[in-house]
Amino acid sequence: MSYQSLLAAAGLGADQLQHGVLIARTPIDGTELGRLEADTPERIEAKIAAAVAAFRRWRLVPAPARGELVRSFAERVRRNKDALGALISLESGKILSEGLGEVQEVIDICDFAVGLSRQLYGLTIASERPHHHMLERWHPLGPVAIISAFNFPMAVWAWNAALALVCGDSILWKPSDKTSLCALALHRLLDAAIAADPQAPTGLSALVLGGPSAGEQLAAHRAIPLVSATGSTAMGRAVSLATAARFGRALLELGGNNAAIVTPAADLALSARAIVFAAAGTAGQRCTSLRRLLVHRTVYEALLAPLRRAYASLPIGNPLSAETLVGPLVDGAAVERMQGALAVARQAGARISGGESVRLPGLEGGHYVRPALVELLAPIDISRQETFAPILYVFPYEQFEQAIASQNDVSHGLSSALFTTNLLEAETFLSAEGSDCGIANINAGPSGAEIGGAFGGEKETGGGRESGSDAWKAYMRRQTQTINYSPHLQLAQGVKFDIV
Ligand code: UN1
Repeated sequence: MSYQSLLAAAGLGADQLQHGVLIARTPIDGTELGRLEADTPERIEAKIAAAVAAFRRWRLVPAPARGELVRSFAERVRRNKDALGALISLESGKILSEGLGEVQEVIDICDFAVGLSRQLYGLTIASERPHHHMLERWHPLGPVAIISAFNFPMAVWAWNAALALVCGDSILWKPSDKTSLCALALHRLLDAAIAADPQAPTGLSALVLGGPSAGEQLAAHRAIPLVSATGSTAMGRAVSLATAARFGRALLELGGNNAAIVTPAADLALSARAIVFAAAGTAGQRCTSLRRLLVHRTVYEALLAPLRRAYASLPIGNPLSAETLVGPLVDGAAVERMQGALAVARQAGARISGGESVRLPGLEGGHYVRPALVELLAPIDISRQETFAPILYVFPYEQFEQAIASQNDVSHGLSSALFTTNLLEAETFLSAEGSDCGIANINAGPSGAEIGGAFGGEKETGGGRESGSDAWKAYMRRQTQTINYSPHLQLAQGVKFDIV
């Protein structure tokens, strides 16, 4: 299928993609896919004003009725799953199976949110005063800005959007300028669902296209009580400072430098499969990608031999072809950063397998690399940094405690994994003295989380939690209520204040 027909299948006709400063390209071969207008500051201001007005009405719609809107949106996504999955592959470069998996993640979080729309539970609290009762209730918060990254151009927005909508908030979406088309195609389905829902006000959801200044405008705006941002630590720091300066909230899901530990009690065949997917899958461009591997000295060669073989034979190519497992990096700058990191590691004496740029006939304008295994004796500065590329640093270890300490010895704290069949090791890893990350897995790689759990991490990962569990609470405001059903005024803590 031609690129034009893939775009058309996702609802993006060529005639709508002809003007503007935002140039959409496919990393498959660098072909220009279209041009889009960036929103001016005035236009963004108008969208925020519309979101404020829409919020005032939407907060009064009963939550289960708000869930109906999310259900209707998800039905449209289901009907368009194949086209949306292919669009993700085309614009972000991830392989088709992962593109389809990402659309499934959109559907899954919508299902979750629909169920949630009949919950949003508060508390009743025992009051110390006679004839009083206390409650804790959750109310809609306001317009929520969602800033999303190129590597999950649909799912991460959906984690936020589906929850925010059932929570009674309006939403504004600033996608990465590398994946504007994915945002446009998905948002149109929400627009259609809103138009078909008599209770949903116009302006309930807006797409804000542009570069970093558009995100800055949203982050600084007093009408937006919550800014949920996914991307680099540098971007998250800027959002955090801008929201803090006005006492707004930031929900941050930033980088990761995720590790896995393989102990002598591990199933090595299972470990190897999980490691290759986590490190080389999505061409190493997930925030949950595996970047560091700590292997017990006694099983080091037994694990590394099959890993080196697997790395050497990974099918690299067009992400739309069924046989490809590793697609391109997002752009040339990503390749340069990868080569820079490998050069530093080489200088430090690393043994490197793979890592070279790959030229593919007919796809010369693409940015293909062979995933790299970088074997070192101990961590170095560059292995403590997140390079958003398929580089897996591998270290031998002697003591389990030392491996956990080494895993935790980075500035990020997103995801982690332990491969073992030893219960004592597994429980230690999951305990307070184990992994310091937001996500900790046993016999499963660090990437590919399901939507049911809270997603996010500690330290420079930003501390936010999105997606499942009780992450919805971030999108609402909590109110503690006290009701006196007696004719007497009674003060808490026994305080007396009698007036004559
Ligand atoms: C991201 O890389 O920004 O756990 C999100 C995962 C996916 C989400 C990743 N469900 O790998």
